[in-house]
Amino acid sequence: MRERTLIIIKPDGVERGYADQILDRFKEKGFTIVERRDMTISRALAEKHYAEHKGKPFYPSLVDYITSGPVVVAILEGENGIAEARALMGPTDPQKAPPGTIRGDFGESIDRNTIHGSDSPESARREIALFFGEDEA
Ligand code: D4T
Repeated sequence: MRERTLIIIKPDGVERGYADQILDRFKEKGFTIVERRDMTISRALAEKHYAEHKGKPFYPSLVDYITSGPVVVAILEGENGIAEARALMGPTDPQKAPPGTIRGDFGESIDRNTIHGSDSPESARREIALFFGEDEA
């Protein structure tokens, strides 16, 4: 089943110039880029996006970080897209991510791990609506 997911190439990825090569990895795997938006995320939007992490010790630095510089937000569509995108990204902690995965190759640390990807159909719908509006979700 073709499925949509939302990815964010985080400030450390954009700052080091990796956004286009990261998107190319998804295209090479058969994903279509439905939408792409280069932007800087506002604090209000970041707080909505990361609402599930509110109260966790790393939440304040997570919001500071994601709002710290330009990001690339994209809707990707592909076969089994949510799981497939997360497989290409690798585990959350780049130290545990194998070479060949995006976080394994580009991630610096768990708090600068280069990319976000939706983790379920519900999160994908919620996040796509948040960044691109209900019609895309
Ligand atoms: P995202 O949401 O960025 O795709 O990450 P994951 O789905 O892979 O991981 P997550 O929800 O557990 O964490 C969200 C975000 O918080 C950062 N983080 C996480 C952090 O800075 N310190 C931590 O201890 C953890 C667990 C990294 C990703």
